Amino acid sequence: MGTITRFPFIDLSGFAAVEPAIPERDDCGRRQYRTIWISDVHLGTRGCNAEMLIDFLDHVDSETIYLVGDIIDGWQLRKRFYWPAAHNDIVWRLLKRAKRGARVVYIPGNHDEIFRQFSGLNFGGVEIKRQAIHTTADGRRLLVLHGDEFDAITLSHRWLAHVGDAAYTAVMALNRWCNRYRRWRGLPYWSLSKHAKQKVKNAVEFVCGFEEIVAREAAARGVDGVIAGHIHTAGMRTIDGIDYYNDGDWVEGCTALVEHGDGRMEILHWADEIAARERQQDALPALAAA
Ligand SMILES: [Mn+2]
Repeated sequence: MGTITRFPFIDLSGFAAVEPAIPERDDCGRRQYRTIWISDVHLGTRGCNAEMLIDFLDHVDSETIYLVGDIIDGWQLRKRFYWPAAHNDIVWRLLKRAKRGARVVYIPGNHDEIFRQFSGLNFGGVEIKRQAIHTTADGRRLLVLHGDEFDAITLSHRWLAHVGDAAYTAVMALNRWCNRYRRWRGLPYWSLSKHAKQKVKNAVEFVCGFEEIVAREAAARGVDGVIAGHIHTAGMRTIDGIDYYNDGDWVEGCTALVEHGDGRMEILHWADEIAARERQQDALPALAAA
């Protein structure tokens, strides 16, 4: 395994010598998880909720952390360079974690696809992989991928959905002609459109769903479940016997997926966690005064 110590604008060998702009907090007793998954951070854009992610990283710890793609937004950076200190602080914290012995696996997404060429390499203690298989504490094998690999399918199916719509309109017309004929022959009304509508609607809904497509891929690969990012929608559900998880994002939802020591999975909504903590802190002086 090769080791890279410098990537375009981040000097990985020198990072340890510098201190983050926002000092690291470890006085709060970090919550321990077996595994943490985060994705779609979009560092290098104004949309990234960097302070919230810093707060998250300072309050949790894990044996393994997966960075499930779109961590750095290379597309936006190429257009306009935007890299505030807080964004550097996140890279610093992730590298620090690796240095302290946590396993850090980075699966680049489409916005940071530039890193995909380094798949199989390790830089600064961070393993770069195209996809990974994670085994949970309760023995389930989960495929970890960003999810943009299904864009071609979901996009063509969006087109297919339009075809489905056109087909439905055609079926409606056919239904009218069909029943005109049946009436002429003295036959009772039979709704072709009702049957077709149900079939087409189900089919279109099935193929259009990112979650279903990802779950189907997992089933084809013979694993028990799949963990993805990309669609900025956190979620966990079972689809045809496959455990589907999405860790969400740090642009809109500010969510992470975590695995507890026993293999139980949970989605953390960090904005809610901060709000709850602040409510608690507000209540403390009142308690002391009482
Ligand atoms: Mn993406």
